[in-house]
Amino acid sequence: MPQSSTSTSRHQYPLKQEWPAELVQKYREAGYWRGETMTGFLRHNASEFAERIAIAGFSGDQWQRWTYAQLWNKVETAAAGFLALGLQPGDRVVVQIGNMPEFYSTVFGLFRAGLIPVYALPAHRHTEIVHFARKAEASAYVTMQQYEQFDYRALAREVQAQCPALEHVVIIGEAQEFHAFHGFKAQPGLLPTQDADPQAVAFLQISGGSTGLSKLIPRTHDDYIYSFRASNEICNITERSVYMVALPAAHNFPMSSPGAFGALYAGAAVVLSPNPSPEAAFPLIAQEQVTAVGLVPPLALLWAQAAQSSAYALTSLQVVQVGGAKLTPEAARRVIGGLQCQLQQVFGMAEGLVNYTRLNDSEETIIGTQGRPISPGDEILVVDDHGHPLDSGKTGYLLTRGPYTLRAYHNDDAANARSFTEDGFYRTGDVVLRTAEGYLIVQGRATDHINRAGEKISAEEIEDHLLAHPQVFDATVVSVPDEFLGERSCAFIIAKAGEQPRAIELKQWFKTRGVAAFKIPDQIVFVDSFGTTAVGKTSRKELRATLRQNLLDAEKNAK
Ligand code: OOB
Repeated sequence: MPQSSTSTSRHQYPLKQEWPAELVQKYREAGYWRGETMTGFLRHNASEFAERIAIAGFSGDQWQRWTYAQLWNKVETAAAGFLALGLQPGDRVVVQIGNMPEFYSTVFGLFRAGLIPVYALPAHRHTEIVHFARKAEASAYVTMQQYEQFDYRALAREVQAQCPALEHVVIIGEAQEFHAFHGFKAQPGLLPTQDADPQAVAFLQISGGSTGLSKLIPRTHDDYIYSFRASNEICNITERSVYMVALPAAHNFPMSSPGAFGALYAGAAVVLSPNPSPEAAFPLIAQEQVTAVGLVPPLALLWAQAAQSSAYALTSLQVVQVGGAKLTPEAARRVIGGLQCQLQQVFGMAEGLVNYTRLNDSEETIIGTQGRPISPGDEILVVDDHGHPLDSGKTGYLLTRGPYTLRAYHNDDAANARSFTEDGFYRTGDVVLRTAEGYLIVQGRATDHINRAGEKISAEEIEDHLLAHPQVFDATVVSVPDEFLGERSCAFIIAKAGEQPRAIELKQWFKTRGVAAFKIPDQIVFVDSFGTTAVGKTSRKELRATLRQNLLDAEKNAK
């Protein structure tokens, strides 16, 4: 068992991740960890690249372009504003902000103040936000007046009612009874004179949630900065690059692979697309001369198709990165053909490990593999059911340990006991084949989650919501291959005797429970029982596999 330092030291600041002393020494000597901090590099770039554009995006209806010097000013103002509320260094702050420039002035403002952001997605609703706030013992919540037609102040009220420890709510936009982010005043005297300990936790990222609710992933300054500094080199991000954030800014992929943080580290420009549709993104690519973007497979295919008839020139695009879910070789070919630029596959996880195909790899490798790890310090094991390492060319479970992969989830002993080996390898839950050259080909996964266009949904979490419905006797949720989403979710429902719930009501049920819309089952199948083949299944896992197979067989026969 790794030491679950995060649960024992949860009230102590700074939060740390426990790497054993010999690995700490190794990672420092190898130059992976250089003692940099999130605030340190941005302050440096604010003087080095003062007049260059750091961030461009819509703030409300207004297109904004902030230089590095302006960004840094806003960061210092935000930091002072947060501290003026009475927040103490080390306090956790849930951040739920869409693709707008304020995402970055907020999170860097929190770093500058010594506070710890917890990243939520705009799609999350009160069930998820309350869970993050409680798990992280957060004392503040920063969100927006409105985004994609949803009122986040109403959400903040619900969350605060359930979570009194969440003392402060800060709103970007019209704040009503809450604190106004744009009302924060610069007060240099309030700011810490020293930057954070580079080995301290900088923020808590959220896991895809393969079992139950999302877990919190502590990432340190040293480990995270290494991951995007090294990514910059692999992805050729330099001060001349223009990187587009099309996926949600809070997701690990557009944040750090190499993402907006990598771009800001390099002195490049970050362009925010308010949503990932071709209609929103293409004009911005042409206008800002975007050179790189990260997409999930269904979006990459949509972009490739839309590019054929688009009025906008996408010729500035040099690299399109695709990750978050499996890109099949055929889809990879379509993306290259449609977008007429270099494809890079990215197989990563918020927990750490990221693999890239290299820009100069052969076409066969770029199309047929999910890349190889960022770092020579990434230790990769592919093991069988008994945990025995397999040779290359064999398919097994992927375990990893390295200079930017977590050692323990935050405040979650049960997850830590399951998710790590005794010597600190993280069990990714992915099933892969490793080639003799060290490239990984993702074959599937060991855990029961649905990878819906890159959004990970835990079958267990959705079953729990369904079981809470008064008319539901039992529920099993499985993933089904889907032409557009890659995978969709299907719920098998046994109603209680005499009850006849309707699919629409069950879908509505998720809304009343305050759950992100992407988790609502795409398909609902009512059954009298889970079938004779399912009888005697001792685990949910077996049952899910059987029901999934039955459905696939039935669909095949219907064709
Ligand atoms: C990224 O991060 P998460 O935390 O949302 O999801 C991680 C999981 C992986 O364990 C794997 O199951 C799946 O998403 N995945 C892929 C994949 N990339 C991620 N499965 C097949 N092929 C791929 N290329 O999704 C993420 C984080 C950083 C960079 C890119 C993706």
